Amino acid sequence: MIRLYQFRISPFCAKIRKILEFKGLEYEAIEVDYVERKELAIVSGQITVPVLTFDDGRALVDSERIALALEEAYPEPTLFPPTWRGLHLALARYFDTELGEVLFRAAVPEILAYYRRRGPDQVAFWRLIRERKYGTGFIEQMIREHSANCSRARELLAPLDESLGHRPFLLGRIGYADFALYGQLSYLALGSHLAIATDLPNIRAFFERVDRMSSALET
Ligand SMILES: N[C@@H](CCC(=O)N[C@@H](CS)C(=O)NCC(=O)O)C(=O)O
Repeated sequence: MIRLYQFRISPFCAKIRKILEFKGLEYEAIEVDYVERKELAIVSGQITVPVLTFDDGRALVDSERIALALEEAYPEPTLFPPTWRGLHLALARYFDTELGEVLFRAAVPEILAYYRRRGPDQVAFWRLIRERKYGTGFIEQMIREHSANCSRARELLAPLDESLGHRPFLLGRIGYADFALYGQLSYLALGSHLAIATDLPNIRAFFERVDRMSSALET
């Protein structure tokens, strides 16, 4: 049995869930409590997600390493259409870092609301971790700058929207970069819809296409 330790709203976890579904692999998703991570630390020796574990006790950390290991163990259907591997990896690394950072900033109010609903300990711990990384007052600053953050996100998404107007997936056939983009976009879908993508119809259609994909494969 494959187990995925996740925060449900993590973009890196969303990427791995979709890849597991794409490859038709059964897995158990274990939702890690944001505050209490003892089991995660025991199985993986660290406290970030995603982590994938196997029955033989192996634990994989980091979404790219997990994706590459899954590709090696279960090559079909492939994440890397022939000759396109390099571009898929390069694009996905950009999505996971620069693009992800910008989308995260735009999503801060929704993420804050999500942790508030889960309780005061969750939101306090989330705030602590984020402010340790970005500095005191970061959350309030992101709320104040929300509209500018959404504009910046739209700016980075616009060329992808243009490209996705010509083909269903970024490089023609579906591949690793599509799952990475889907994962990062999932931050923006924390409300019930892709809030900032109203004027990016192809991004929205792409997100819904990948979102529906596993059920489409079953029919
Ligand atoms: N490069 C890693 C990044 C993983 C990552 O940043 N995970 C976040 C969740 S989105 C995490 O666990 N952060 C720890 C925390 O928020 O305390 C990957 O691709 O898996």
